[in-house]
Amino acid sequence: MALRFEVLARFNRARAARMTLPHFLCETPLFMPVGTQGTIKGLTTSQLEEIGCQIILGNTYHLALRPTSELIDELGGLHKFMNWSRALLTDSGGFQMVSLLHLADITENGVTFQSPVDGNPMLLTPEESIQIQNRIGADIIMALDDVVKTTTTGPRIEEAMYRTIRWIDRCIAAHQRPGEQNLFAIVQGGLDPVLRDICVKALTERNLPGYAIGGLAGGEDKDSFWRVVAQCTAALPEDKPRYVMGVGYPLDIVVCSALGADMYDCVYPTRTARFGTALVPEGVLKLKHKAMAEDIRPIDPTCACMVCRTYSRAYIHALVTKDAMGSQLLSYHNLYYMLQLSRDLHNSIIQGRFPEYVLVYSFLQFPKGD
Ligand code: PRF
Ligand code: ZN
Repeated sequence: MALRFEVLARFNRARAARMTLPHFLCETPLFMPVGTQGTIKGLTTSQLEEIGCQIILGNTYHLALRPTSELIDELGGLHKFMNWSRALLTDSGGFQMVSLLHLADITENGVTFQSPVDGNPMLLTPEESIQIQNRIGADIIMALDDVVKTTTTGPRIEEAMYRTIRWIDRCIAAHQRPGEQNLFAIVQGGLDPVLRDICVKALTERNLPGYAIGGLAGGEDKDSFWRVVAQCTAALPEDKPRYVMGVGYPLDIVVCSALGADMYDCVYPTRTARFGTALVPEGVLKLKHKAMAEDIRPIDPTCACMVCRTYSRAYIHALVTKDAMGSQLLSYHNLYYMLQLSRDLHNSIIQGRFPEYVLVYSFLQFPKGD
């Protein structure tokens, strides 16, 4: 195993841990910015270090198409290629195909899809996904899973869950670098507690270095979402990291951490930045709004990031639809916000004041108690 996970402190189910990966010593709870083509849109790797990013997420699907995993391997791996010395995680590719290309088709052998490069049919098997991820060289690699939308009902949910279990054994058998890269399994099973339970048990038996909770954040209601997270975190091993995939909004991260989850990733902070929205303790601030045109305050007066120390709302308002710098500055602030939220969660658990932190956090977001 190329991972050490030490829980430093708990508050009920919430935990603060130290996770040692080959390229970085991480502190959890942690948020991973999503970089698709080997970059976080609009930020340099030195800026990502400056804001305290610990792990960047890369997508196997995008990297395999361009620049290709063979080239990345030849050039010495993704760390070297993108000049990032801290940790990396790659997602297996199946979810991206299914969510991006509606043409993807899942069979027992793997995910078939039409190449967006030349339109030719392509097949991603569990073995190939692992081989590609072994070439890319991330600290954490994800198993190929069969993902269905949580809003799907009927036998397809059960089929996907059992297929995910069959595929984990093919992923484990294909993994060539277990001493340097950590393979995480992904719990599926939709919103059905019986299926989730079967899946958690089967995957836990494989004794992997970490576990993810998949298939969520796909349009289900919050209540169902929290129920599944609570059930899975309660059943997963105490001494292994738990990663809720594709989550989420700042409040989701606070709630999932209270439920015992440790890792998160989401495109939301950078995507919403490109639409002119900043994350602030009170919720969101729309920089395109005309009320910003003459507002000389920083985005968030309580934020210590470079953007808030340097620029006014009025300046960013003027840039936001006119120049790429507008969304770059907003992405910087939004990622800083998410990383600071992770640090605040970690520190409040360590210092035994997690409930107070959550209370203040939710009061700022819901001042009227709604
Ligand atoms: N599986 C994989 N990647 C993911 C998810 C999943 O279930 C989600 C949750 N919908 C986000 N990213 N492999
Ligand atoms: Zn800021």
